[in-house]
Amino acid sequence: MGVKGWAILKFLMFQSLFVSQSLEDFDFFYLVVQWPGAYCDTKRSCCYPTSGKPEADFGIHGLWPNYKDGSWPSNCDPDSQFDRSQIEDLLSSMKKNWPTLSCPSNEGFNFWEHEWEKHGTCSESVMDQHEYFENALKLKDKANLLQILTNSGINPDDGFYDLNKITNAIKDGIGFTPGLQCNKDPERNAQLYQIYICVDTSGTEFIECPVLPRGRCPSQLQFAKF
Ligand code: U2P
Repeated sequence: MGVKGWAILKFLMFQSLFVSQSLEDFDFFYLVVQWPGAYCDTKRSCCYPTSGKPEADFGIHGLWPNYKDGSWPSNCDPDSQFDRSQIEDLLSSMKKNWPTLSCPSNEGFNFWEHEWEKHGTCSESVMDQHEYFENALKLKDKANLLQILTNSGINPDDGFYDLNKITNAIKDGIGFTPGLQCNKDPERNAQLYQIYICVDTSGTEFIECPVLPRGRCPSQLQFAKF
């Protein structure tokens, strides 16, 4: 190979190094879903969206880029503002599957804007705004968590369930161990609040979690009614 050939090869090697570094500036995603019953029965205020009381189902909290050491990037691109016109075709699914519960009652755009600006902007190297929301919706659908739990006799009926039983039901259902997060109801009972499922950097496939979130769940926890 001549001098020119080497120069081209070096350039290409340098370029591929640069491209592979800038492609994925995080290690995996958490898909985080929340149980509305556990959001709403805590002392935090809860307001149903303007479209009405959400279904008794897990709702998406967010799709969060994360690092293997448990830390995460946030608010990565102030120039990339949330643009509702980009998700018009997803709106009915967003309202159903990603309902806001914060007060005052609203349509949900504030919640989605917050999630995009805090988390979505950190995965822009992999997906654009439409893909970010679409991927989260598809993942929630694919996980089908409430069905998995009810099929195992774990129902949102204010009953107490074994932490391992919940974890194993989900592990059997999706093939990977989830992270569970609890909060406390007004009687100070620990209850299932959020489920974390790990997703590869393409935002489409479930994976084993590189690190599980600290979930504060005891061995017996309540699954609140909603
Ligand atoms: O746990 C409190 C809030 O911190 C943000 N969080 C937590 C864990 C994690 O892995 N990544 C992350 O971003 C969440 O912030 P939010 O998106 O709600 O603003 C979480 O609610």
